[in-house]
Amino acid sequence: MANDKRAWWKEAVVYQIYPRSFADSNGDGIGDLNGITEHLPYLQKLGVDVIWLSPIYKSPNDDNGYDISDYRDIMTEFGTMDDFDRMLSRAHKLGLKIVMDLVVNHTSDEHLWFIASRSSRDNEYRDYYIWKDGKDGKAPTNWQSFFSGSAWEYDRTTGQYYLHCFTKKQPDLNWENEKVRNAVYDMMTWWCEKGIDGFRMDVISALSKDPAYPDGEVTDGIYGNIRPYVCNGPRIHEFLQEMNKKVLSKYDIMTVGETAEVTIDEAKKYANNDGSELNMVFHFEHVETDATTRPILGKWGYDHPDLKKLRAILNKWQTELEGAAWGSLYWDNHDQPRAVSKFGNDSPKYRVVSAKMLATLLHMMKGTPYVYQGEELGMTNMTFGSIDECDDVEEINAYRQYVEEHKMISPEEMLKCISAVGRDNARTPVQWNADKNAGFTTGTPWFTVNPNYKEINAEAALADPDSVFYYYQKLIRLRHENDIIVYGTFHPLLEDDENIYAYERRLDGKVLTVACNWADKEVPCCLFDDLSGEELISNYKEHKHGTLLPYEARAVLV
Ligand code: ISL
Ligand code: CA
Repeated sequence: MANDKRAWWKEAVVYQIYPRSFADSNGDGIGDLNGITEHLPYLQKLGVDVIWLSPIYKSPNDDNGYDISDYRDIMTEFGTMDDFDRMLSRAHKLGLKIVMDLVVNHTSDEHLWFIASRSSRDNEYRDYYIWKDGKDGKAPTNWQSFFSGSAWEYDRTTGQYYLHCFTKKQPDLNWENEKVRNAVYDMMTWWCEKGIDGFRMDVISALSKDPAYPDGEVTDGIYGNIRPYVCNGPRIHEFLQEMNKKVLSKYDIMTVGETAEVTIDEAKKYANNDGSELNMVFHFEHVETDATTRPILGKWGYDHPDLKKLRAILNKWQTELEGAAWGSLYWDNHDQPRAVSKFGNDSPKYRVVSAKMLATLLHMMKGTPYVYQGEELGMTNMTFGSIDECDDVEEINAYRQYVEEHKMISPEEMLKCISAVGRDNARTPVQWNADKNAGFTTGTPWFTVNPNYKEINAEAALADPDSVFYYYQKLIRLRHENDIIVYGTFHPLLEDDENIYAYERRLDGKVLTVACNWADKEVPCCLFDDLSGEELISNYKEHKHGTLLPYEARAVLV
């Protein structure tokens, strides 16, 4: 097993739930905890091991729960702590673990800590947040928040600015303050004592800020780049090691850090095999291959990802983490467009086959795979025709800044970008059946249901043995049955091929060969011609000698 110690979280598949859009149990149009509890058997059927819940804590919902006003209470629309306890114990009975989102880079401005902090300069909570004087009548630095606009907000009561990497209703906690750190560790311990199974840590790479607070490089003529001064800062590993000692190491839980700007060298520290920090991290390189086409607008672009770029990135992470740190595998989450639309082909002809191809490519790699709600159904992107149809604060703020204020891009172009990469694509309600509102709610859904729900929904998938759902089910089962999928080493194949993504996994003398056709046409491929092994999975029943059919994927074990 080379360098890998066995661990349950290495063998697990994680399913992410965005509760607001998952299932509504009481007809108010908003997904809730009881809706999740009702659908646990569906997840058990899919075969996943762990559920990661996007935030369910008390929140005024400026950023759909990523702005928390009370870490020890449940969001009113989602239910009560009793509902939570019931969901947790029901999940455990079904053999499903529950991982919570931990959002501790910032709180809501409605958290009691911030209300106290902003009340006066000598309040005992003042130092829980990052307050600075202005510079020449302007903000302390030129930093742009991750969600457009300045990262600083002037607060008249005390005449200083506070830092917010995200919206102005998400003030950053001051991790230099030991009291903040201990308060967070106490809160984490409280949840662990309740019996939860781990944490997904929101923008955890941003906890330690550059103490010099320098201006950032200005690339779009408006604000400076904040990222070099807040991501992977000088004390980040010290903080996480402290968190590990004081909380994480005391429980048999899994941890995954969402680490903006993480490099492979940094990932080797965050997710080191020595277990001193986290189990694994999410990097962004493979989902950002299209962002560079529009440098002026940061993430906003709509080019189809280039296979060569993507392959080089994924292969690099696979080979360089080997033996040093564990990895995570994902295409989709609540911040990303739908994988089949972005990386595959969501036309009626190729949606199913390309969704299965993407699943094969990812689930046969080394690392812990994450499935985002609806991905197992091959749910697709939306088309947004007007900014009024959008909900996401990132999209709305970017539209205001780039279209309305600075007129850098036309409304049509920006809506094209939002429809291609905006976070709202992931946040339309889960399509359960062909009934009204896709069976998500009996009331009025809080957000538009994708009009394609009559064809794409869970009920239809469960009735069709060739559905994307059953393909995911099989991939998950294969991972549980074959150590080579979990622990085998990774070796790239055909690294220069125009259309095929191929690799091998090796363990104890066995070889698993995986090849995926990234194109909507037949392409030559001889990898399987002389291979007389067992086909573990493929999205085609019949193959053609010497070729891969459009979006064909195959995994053969010898
Ligand atoms: O910078 C990124 C990638 O390089 C971003 O994707 C960044 O990591 C992301 O915006 C942070 O996301 C997380 O924190 C946000 C919240 O809105 C997102 O939903 C959450 O996943 C603020 O809490
Ligand atoms: Ca509800």
